[in-house]
Amino acid sequence: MKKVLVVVLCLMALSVAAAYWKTSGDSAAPALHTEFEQADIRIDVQTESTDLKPMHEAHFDVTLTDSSGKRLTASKVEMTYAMPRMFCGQFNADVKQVTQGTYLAVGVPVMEGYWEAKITVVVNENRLTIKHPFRVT
Ligand SMILES: [Cu+2]
Repeated sequence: MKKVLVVVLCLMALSVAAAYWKTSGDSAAPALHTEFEQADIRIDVQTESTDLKPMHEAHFDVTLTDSSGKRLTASKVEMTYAMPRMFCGQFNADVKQVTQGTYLAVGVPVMEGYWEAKITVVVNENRLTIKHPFRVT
C-alpha cells in the first residue's frame, strides 16, 4: 500500500514537472500566429516557418478580413522588424499582395534572437498596427 502511494506521488510530481516544462517552453517561444481586430478589420499575421535562420529570408503571411471573414483590400501594407532592446536597427520588409486580402512580407533578419515585426495596414482610411514576435535561431 505504501509503495503504491509513493508511485502515485512520483507520477503526480512528474506530471506537474511536465506541465511546468511545457508552459515555460511555450512562453519562451513566440507564437507563430498573431491576430488583431479593430474597427471591423481583422489582421492575421503568420510566420511561415518555425526554422528561421540569420541572413536568410523570413516569410510572413498577412491576411486582412472583416469580422465576417470577407477579404479586405488595403491601400497600404507595411512591415518593419527589429530586435527589442537591441541596437541592430530597424529594417523594412518587402510586402507584396498575393491575392485580394492576402499579402506576403519578406525580411532578412541579420542575427539570432528575439525579433518583433510591426505591420501597419490602411483599410478604408483606418490605420491599424499589429506587433508580431518571432524568433531566429
Ligand atoms: Cu540584435
